[in-house]
Amino acid sequence: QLPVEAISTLSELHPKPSHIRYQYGTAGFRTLGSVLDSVLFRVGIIAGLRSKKLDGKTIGVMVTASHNPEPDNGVKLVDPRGEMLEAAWEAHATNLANAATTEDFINALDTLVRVAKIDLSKPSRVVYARDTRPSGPSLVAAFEDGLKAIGAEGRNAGVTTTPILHYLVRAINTKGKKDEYGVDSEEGYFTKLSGAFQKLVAGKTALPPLIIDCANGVGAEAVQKMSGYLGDSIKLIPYNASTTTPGALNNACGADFVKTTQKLPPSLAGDIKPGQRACSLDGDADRLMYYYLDDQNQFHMLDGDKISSLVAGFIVDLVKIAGLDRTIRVGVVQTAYANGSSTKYLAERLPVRCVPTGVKHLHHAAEHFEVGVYFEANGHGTVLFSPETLQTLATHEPSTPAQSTALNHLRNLTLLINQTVGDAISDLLLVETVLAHKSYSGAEWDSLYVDLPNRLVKVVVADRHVFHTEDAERRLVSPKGLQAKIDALVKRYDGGRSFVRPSGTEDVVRVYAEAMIKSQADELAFRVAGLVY
Ligand code: 16G
Ligand code: ZN
Repeated sequence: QLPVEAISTLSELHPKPSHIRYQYGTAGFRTLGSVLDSVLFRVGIIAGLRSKKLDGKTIGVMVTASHNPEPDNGVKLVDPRGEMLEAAWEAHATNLANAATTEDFINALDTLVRVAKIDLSKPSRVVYARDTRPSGPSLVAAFEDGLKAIGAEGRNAGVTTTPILHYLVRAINTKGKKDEYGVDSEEGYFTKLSGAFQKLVAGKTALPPLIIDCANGVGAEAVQKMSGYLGDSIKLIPYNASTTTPGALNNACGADFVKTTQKLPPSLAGDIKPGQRACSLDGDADRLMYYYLDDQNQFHMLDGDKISSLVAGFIVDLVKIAGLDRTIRVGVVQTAYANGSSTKYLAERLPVRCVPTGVKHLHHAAEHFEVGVYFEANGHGTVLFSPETLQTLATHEPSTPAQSTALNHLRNLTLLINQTVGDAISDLLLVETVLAHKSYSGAEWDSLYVDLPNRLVKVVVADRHVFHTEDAERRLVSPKGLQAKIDALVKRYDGGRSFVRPSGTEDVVRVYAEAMIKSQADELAFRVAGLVY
């Protein structure tokens, strides 16, 4: 039986604004922090029910709006292995968030319990965290009311990064089991990653200090803590670490700023020297962008595709040296936004798959390889090792010293990499590992392939829902006839490629184009946008 009394008393304290329609999208619920109170309360109850449904396994809840402006906030649920919430429950969440009154809400809960066959007598456990946004504390309080209403046991992980919350969920649910992921605390996370990193770079080319633009977000605190665990293996220098300055979060800094403007954050200018590399995190530290200045002080960006190419190449080599290339197939997953040059570079070396935008699509596709490397061009990504591969790595008997060394490196990589979700801090240690092994500078890494000039534009349209895509968002099926016009246009550009897709996070349609020369990429993007408008 649902605790109707407790739910309705507390629900009255968190009424739904009548004019808003919420949607659990690719990034969970996300909008202005000031209109999310009722959503957070209800998510508390939904998380409790999800845990009961999964026999009391711990569910994660992260309160963040990532790279979005400071007044925004959001919330998303994390399933027991640290992965994104199952799709069917995204729809349940949307439905419950939009119930107009307390009575409607309770009725909808009743239906869900019946339809999803939830045994209410099961225990429910939820671990939750938030980023540094000013709206965070009151939203967490509303969420805690939801936990109280459904009688769920909550564990507050405080202010931390999205990937650390995902790590905690997996660590809690695997505690004491054969596949134990790590100690279920922040300290457990820092110890696990830093230990693996120190082993991986021991005896390699010394790494120069690394400037990290923390987007004035929660990553700043995590980078500072991680520094304390790294010994003298690498010095991390946090920039944009003002987590309490109003308006500073993601403002003219951070991974999304760098990717969209293709510029150095102004706050780093002057402090990064020619030849030096640096990187930017986003507001919840799950995206990473690298860059460097060349000898002429020119800015060069090393995005998710460059990270993917660097990392996949390194792992393929290690697997080969370890003598495991017949058992372990390394593959890469990208989206349509991947630069055409990266796809070409990778496809010459290993299997590459293209999937629709959004972490869950990449993650699931990557699970089909023994080792699946996935990155979005925007810098979100990680590497997944299948359970069989972990087993192989643990038990394989090397027959030469070279095989033994490579095998040990692979084992340490499985510990260094946060396999639950993209993790900027884990990823940057991974990048630094590869650079140390290869003795690469930023410029040498950059020269793996030359990016095709590209342009992304957004178009405001009357109704973005009339745009439907196929072939991993690379082609439009509707509006009718539009794709043929795009094809005809693209054909006129040397190295031209363009696609149109409705955004999953904003009320716009996005147009991407690339071509051999920058002016042509720009022109193609604007002409395609003209067709869409
Ligand atoms: C969300 C996605 C991100 C994707 C972006 C695209 C997750 C956790 N995040 O932020 O992967 O790149 O949406 O946004 O899935 P768009 O649909 O507005 O282009
Ligand atoms: Zn993020």
